Amino acid sequence: MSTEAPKLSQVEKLKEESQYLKGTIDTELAADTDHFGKDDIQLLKFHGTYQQDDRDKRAELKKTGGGKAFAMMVRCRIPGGRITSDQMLAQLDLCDELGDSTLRITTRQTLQLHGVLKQDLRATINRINEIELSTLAACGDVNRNVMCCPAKRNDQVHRDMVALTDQLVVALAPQTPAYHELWVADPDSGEKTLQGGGPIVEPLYGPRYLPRKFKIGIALPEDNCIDIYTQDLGFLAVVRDEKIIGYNVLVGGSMGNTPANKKTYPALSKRMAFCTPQQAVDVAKAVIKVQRDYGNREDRKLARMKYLVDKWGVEKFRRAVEEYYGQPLEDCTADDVTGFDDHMGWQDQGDGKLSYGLNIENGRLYDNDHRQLKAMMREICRTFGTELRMTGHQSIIVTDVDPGDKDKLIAILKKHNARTTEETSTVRRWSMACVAFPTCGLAVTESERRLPSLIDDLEQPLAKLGLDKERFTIRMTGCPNGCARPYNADIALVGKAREKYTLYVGGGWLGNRLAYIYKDMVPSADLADELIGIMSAFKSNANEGESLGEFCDRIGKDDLAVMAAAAPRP
Ligand code: SRM
Ligand code: SF4
Repeated sequence: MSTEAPKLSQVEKLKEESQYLKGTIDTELAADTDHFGKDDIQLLKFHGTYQQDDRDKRAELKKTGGGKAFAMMVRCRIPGGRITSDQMLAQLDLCDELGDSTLRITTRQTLQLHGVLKQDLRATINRINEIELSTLAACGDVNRNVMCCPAKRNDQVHRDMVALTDQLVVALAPQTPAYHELWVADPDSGEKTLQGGGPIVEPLYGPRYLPRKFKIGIALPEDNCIDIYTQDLGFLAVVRDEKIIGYNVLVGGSMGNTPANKKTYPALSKRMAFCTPQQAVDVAKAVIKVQRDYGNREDRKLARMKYLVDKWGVEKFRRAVEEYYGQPLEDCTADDVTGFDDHMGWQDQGDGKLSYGLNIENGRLYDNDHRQLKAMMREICRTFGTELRMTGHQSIIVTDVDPGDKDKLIAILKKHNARTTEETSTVRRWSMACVAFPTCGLAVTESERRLPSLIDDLEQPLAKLGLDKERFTIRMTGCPNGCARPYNADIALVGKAREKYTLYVGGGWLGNRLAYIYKDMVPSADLADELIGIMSAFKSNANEGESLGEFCDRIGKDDLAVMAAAAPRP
């Protein structure tokens, strides 16, 4: 296969000339300024950090003629969301000492600090490395945090999935020494690992890295809690006799789109081929190489791998993967997703210990007069000292709890006014929102700060309708980029303009069907009423056993609108 030389986008040139992501970050770090220049901002993403500004302060600063209240977001890479209690304690200290005093669990099972000042960036990333976490490749045009079912189970299947996660992380990590040089090495030691004209590095990625971000997830058919159909590359375990005999490999999922650009769209991944556990890492490398060599480097809006998979069709894409891999792959088995366990509440690990899944609303750990979630987390870590696992729904699992300590854990939750699983309504438990305002530079409206009150407004009507135990996903984002994976949810609220949302319905908690646009530009103030109308229509018209998403998908937009208007309000 051959291609003509593409007309590279600006970011491509920047990456190529960056000396493997070094750029002028070191000079800028030393400069007495409160923000980085635009080229280094792009490179800093690969190092796990984004330059942002407090958007709540923009108007006020404009009035006083000032600039922006700049600060950095710092994202860790935490494969499969596994973290020790000590690492969590250190992250909590960091958010208090150098961040905005909150810690954010993300939709990809990792942690983010917000509000880190430029002058504290090196110390922050350095301290993260000291606790044996990393921010390298948490963002940027590389393979990002690998998602894996976070359930702790004493069985070979879960152990094998964790092992594959770790193998992928090692095999696909960027090799550039710039990261170590900038953030980890002692600046006074004179230790320099990347001199001009140094050895060629990045055997997998090359000097331009990938055309765009790249995401991998590993799931079980009965437990698609990492949303495999939204990943660029998904490994769906094929289990026989309690052993993983291989994986169905899915390619080309991703949520991001720009409504004004009709060439962009959210897409679910396609089933490509089957591989054995021994083949998985090399198959992942082959997929990455195909995207590296044939992905779009001219237009970043069309650079995600889904566009290549769709342009070629999955068969041609598979042949290219097989060519890079070096031999043909078998066809997928019939195994597909059948369930989704959010792992909340008590679960038996099978080794005499229990896990407790704790819903953290929109992933934000904070302390205020109502709830003290940071203090709660600290006490859990100090009391139990066990491994924690972040879920793909922005929540956290406390593992390895002795059955005799159940009450002790619940008492810590209650002491700090956290909701236990029993106290969390089903609708809240299955909802999530992206960050959006005030830190996200791309937000057009509220998300994390809007969803909780919307859920408050839904709880009573749902109970009156007898739907308080009904499981469906509500996902909100502050713009169409889709960071809370809205487009395959039962209900999605996607920010379209200030205080206005596009309302999607018809996806599902299984994650294997795309939602459709039900109404556009719905005012924030009307959201609760719109949703109650849909749920009333569902209550009155759904078939036995039909889920909300299935119902909306079957009925279609027009009939749903008629039914929702006619349905009695609770
Ligand atoms: Fe995201 C960009 C936050 C998961 C699709 N995302 C951003 C940025 C960095 C805004 C920016 O570029 O300036 C947001 C920072 C906000 C802030 O203040 O923290 C941001 N994305 C997040 C997080 C923190 C949302 C959350 O509430 O947890 C998630 C971090 C995950 C992680 O730990 O790595 C997050 N983003 C996702 C997901 C979900 C996923 O990966 O499972 C998606 C949809 C899947 C996908 O990739 O398509 C997602 N984020 C995007 C996009 C659209 C990408 C595209 O191909 O069109 C952007 C914008 C971009 O890349 O240009 C974006
Ligand atoms: Fe920001 Fe949009 Fe992502 Fe929300 S979906 S965090 S508003 S980029």
